Amino acid sequence: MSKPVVLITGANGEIGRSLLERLHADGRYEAVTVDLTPLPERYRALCRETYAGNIMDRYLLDQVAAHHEIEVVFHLAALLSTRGERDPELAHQVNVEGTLHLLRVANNQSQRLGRAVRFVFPSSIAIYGLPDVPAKTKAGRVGEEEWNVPITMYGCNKLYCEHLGRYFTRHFRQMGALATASRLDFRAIRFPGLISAETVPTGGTSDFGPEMLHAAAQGKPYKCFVGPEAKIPFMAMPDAVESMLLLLEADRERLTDTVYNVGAFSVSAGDIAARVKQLFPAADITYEPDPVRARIVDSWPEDVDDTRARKDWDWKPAYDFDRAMDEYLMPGIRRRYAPDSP
Ligand code: AKB
Repeated sequence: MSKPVVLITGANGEIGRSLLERLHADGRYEAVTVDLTPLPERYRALCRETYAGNIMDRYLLDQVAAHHEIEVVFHLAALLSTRGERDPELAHQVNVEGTLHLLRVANNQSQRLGRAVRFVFPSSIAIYGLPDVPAKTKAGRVGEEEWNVPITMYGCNKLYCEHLGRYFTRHFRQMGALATASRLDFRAIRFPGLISAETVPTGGTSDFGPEMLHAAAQGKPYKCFVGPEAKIPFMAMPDAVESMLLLLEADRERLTDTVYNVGAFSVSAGDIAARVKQLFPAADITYEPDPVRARIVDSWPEDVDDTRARKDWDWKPAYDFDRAMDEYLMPGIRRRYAPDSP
């Protein structure tokens, strides 16, 4: 009996690599991947099939859907917030047009199968837009419906794609003959800043957290692009992957919405730096705030209210800040940068 197939876009990215390893370890699904860059052999070995290509290539996506009976989509490919501000038009094309192509593929597959393809979508705290630091401090832990006024193209893209996913799930072609045909089952998670022991993100504005840690582990000086007081929610990568799999397997009857906050720990750049210096006493961390990137981080909430996820699908983070540093990041980082590390 062949295993259900999951399609992962952006599989060669931070979340994608961790997700591939977890899916392979769990053994329930077979992964087919699409990414701009070819997967390294270590990850190719975890997949049924890998495709190097662009999610803007409709022909490629249709070919993948024709060759594999896709039951689940993890659509991870995106241009993150800082990269998106350098090329907003490209960010819109990849983040919105690309997502629309994937929604079309998943919806067509749902109609072919006669049942909903589950579509797991990583949204972001970037969809929030607090006007200034006093408002951010006063707002504290924000709920899903609060402050949905993003100030980056990436945040606008993610917020719009949340609505697109809800439309495809509940209203697609509501006027036409297909009104009763199977539609996809879109499920979105608004991720905080993610910190991985294995990889360093590129193109994000929450990157100061992981960048600081990985620089210290390599004995490199780090100039932080936000001030020490800049505070946002963060999460260890294993919790991010766990949250996607929990939401994927959640009973659809329990889901009261298609979009969920998830949180783990809210820390400032100064908090991270202090902890990094405890672990790497020689760490050379200085602050050279980039006004634009600091403004973006200041527009993001200090923390998120994830009550809805805890109630609807039993979300609970396994890693608080201390456990993330002591039990996941430090052991992983030391392995990652050990002299004989592959
Ligand atoms: C970014 O910094 O753009 C992302 C995010 C917070 O979604 N890591």
